[in-house]
Amino acid sequence: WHHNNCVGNREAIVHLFEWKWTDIAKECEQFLGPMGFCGVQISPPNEHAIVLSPRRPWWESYQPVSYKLTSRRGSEKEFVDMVERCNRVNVGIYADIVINHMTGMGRSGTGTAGSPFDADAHSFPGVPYSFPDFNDCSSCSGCCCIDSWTDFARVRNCRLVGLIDLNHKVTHVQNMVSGFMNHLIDIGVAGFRIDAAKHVWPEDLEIIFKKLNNLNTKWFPSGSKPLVYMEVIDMNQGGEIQANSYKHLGLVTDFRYCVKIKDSQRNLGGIPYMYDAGWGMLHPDDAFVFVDNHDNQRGHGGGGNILTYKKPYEYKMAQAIALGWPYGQPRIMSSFHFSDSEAGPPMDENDNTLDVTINADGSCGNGWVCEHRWKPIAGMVSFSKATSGEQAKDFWSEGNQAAWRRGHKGFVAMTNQGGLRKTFYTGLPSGQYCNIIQGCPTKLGCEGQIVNVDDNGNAMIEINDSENPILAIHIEGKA
Ligand code: LAG
Ligand code: CA
Repeated sequence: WHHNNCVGNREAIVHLFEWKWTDIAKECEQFLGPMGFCGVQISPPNEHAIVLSPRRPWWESYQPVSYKLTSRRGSEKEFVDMVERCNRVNVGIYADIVINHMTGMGRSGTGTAGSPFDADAHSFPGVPYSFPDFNDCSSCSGCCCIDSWTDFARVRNCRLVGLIDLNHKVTHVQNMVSGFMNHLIDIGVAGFRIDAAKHVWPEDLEIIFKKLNNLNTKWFPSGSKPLVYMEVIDMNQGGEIQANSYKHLGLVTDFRYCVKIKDSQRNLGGIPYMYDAGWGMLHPDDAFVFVDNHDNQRGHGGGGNILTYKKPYEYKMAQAIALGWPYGQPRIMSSFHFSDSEAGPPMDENDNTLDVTINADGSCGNGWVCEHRWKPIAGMVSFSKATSGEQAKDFWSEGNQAAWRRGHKGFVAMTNQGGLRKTFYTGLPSGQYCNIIQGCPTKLGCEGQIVNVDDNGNAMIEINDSENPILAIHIEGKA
């Protein structure tokens, strides 16, 4: 459950937060496949509550009503078409699945696939789930909500922000959840993000994972297991549940990395020292890492002092470090613009999510940010593919500038203090390379700066773009 199932040397997974399946299918074909992305994390694919107050917030998708594949983002037919078209261009689909709980208490009505539900009655006939499938929260206080973060039983058995909590010790629940996951596997997904994994007992997750099918052999080598990466927000010391207690089951999100990557961007000399085991970080081989995610970019789960698209200079540099310095399994956030932290995706007057439109310059319209299409970020995705598996060598830093190479496959330099002009050993074979931060190789040479590597592997490295003070070249990006 640790293997990322990327095709070839692809590495980067992009979270196309709240995108519709029809838009994701197109993006795989037009951009993600050709640029060397490994996969897409999709927003939850199953039926969820429709929240009208506030008006259709993004978080309604985290209140499941059933495991039918009709959500705000599309129908099952559209889902199947997306998985097929993405796999065909070597881009895997990683489904965000919400299995810890169903809707918030007090909610009832009809979900996005038309199933009735009534949370207070513990009634979800679309699955079906009923009273015995939920945790008896008599040991939890008041609303049965989680009221202690150091009592592990309460973190796992009480209600996370009032969401009624499934009991994964019940065989029926294990079967419904694994059945849902197997349905997605059989359609052709490559793996899963397990939402709120911290709130499920690891031994119960293990029972569920052991019931999973191998991946669909139409797309994956026979015997392949789905990747699972579990969301465990572990930021505090002091007796709380540790990310490390889930690593035997798959990759685990490392929220401390968000803090470290921000520090590294501010102080480039610190890049090699990002991994801090003593602080409770996961070993890089177990870590699922990101500069920001859909929660912490807006001050929800584990939120706070982190970099987002709202600080483009810092963000692009942090993303270049994340993709250029080998560390964990990287995920890139792709957002919609927001000022209200509850607001849902761009939508029309009937609450339908707007299409992602693509402008002539390759950026996105209709309120979509598309960080993954920003040239420096997309360029570094191609870098991560070209240099996959190569260790970082010859790390150099002086003041607030840094450079390193990735074996004989790639070289990166960046500066936080004006320009940089210096000769480096790049490790690359002699030739002309494009600074992929400024764009791709073209028929005429490069979209941006050209770097000449001599017979000894040395090159004069010059950075004078104050908006994107980064230079990256790699073996697959020759002029
Ligand atoms: C997650 N990871 O563990 C998600 O990444 C995170 O986005 C989810 O919370 C959370 N777990 C539960 O799946 C989000 C919002 C919450 C929202 C919740 C359910 O961050 O704010 O809670 O989804 O929709 C909302 C209201 C709460 C209310 C609750 C229950 O904001 O005020 O108590 O619903 O009705
Ligand atoms: Ca739970």
